[in-house]
Amino acid sequence: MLSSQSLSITNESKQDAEYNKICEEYKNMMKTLPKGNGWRVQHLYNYNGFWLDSETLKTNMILNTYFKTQPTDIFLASFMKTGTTWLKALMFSIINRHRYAFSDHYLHHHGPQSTFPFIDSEVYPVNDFTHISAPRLFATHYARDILPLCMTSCKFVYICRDPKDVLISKWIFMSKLRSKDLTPLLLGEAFELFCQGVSEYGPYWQHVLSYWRASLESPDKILFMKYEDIKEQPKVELKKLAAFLGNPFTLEEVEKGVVEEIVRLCSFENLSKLEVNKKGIERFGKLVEVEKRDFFRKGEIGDWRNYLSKEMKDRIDAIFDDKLKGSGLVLTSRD
Ligand code: PAP
Repeated sequence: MLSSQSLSITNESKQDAEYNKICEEYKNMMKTLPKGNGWRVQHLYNYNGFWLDSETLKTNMILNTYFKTQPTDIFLASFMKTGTTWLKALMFSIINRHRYAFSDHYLHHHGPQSTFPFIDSEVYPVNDFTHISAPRLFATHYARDILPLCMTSCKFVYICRDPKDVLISKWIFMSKLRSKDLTPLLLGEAFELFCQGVSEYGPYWQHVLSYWRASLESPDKILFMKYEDIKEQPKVELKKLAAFLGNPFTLEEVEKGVVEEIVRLCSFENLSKLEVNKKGIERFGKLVEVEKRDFFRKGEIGDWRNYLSKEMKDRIDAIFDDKLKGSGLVLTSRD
């Protein structure tokens, strides 16, 4: 009979053998995948229709095998630079509104990044996250079509944004992280790559559509939000979000101004001036380090006007109108 110690050793070696198999599959697959130009690193790989760098591709395979969901888990999904930081702060503040006073809140001392885990930079052995109480919140940039299967039965909040603002925000952010061994990525090059869909986690239109279609099929499971809507009518959007998270605001809370408190606490103006968001570094996996202040740039609608020509604007709008045609979704601003 096996002792509990030898049982756990047997389990560990089984896990390691499984992990070695994933590494082998990953190495073989990388040789066959189409390659494109990366924004941060040299190459992206087209994995089931989506462009990923080698690290996030490997993590996707690891999560597929090792990540264990709970039925009450809620995921925040987003393409890069569409409002992840903002939504992290909002979701966390809504769920934990009875836990922290607004005058001395968790967010005053910790950045939105640390409110809940971003799973795309997990490495083996994957955290089991069993220490987090339900409902556990997680964030991911993976498109719906390449999510680890176990996640697709959980609830999702998805946030999207005008592609022109996403392009500019992403180009500026990635330029800061870009490997010093590479030549700088010019805006014209980033624009061409974005229009071809070659951009980490992209094509952006395919990313949005993957969640949009799923939200039409299962509106109770996926809440589809727009950055611009939250900017323009924050209280309406927050009430929707709270109800979806299973924590609707009571009439008493509304009358006491709790919704306004959360809007104010999580606003760009408030978060970007907090010391905790101005200094220090956020680590993603083993390789990526981001200055915390780089998550807060302008936080505006329409900053693309300071960067894109009329021709560039028209081309992006035409591409997205075409790709989203018939879906019922419009992402591009008209003016
Ligand atoms: P990520 O993909 O690296 O997680 P993400 O948080 O999705 O980035 O997007 C960053 C954008 O949201 C930045 O936009 P900008 O470059 O056009 O300025 C950032 O400024 C903006 N942002 C961050 N926090 C907030 C907030 N509280 N309210 C509104 N916008 C915000």
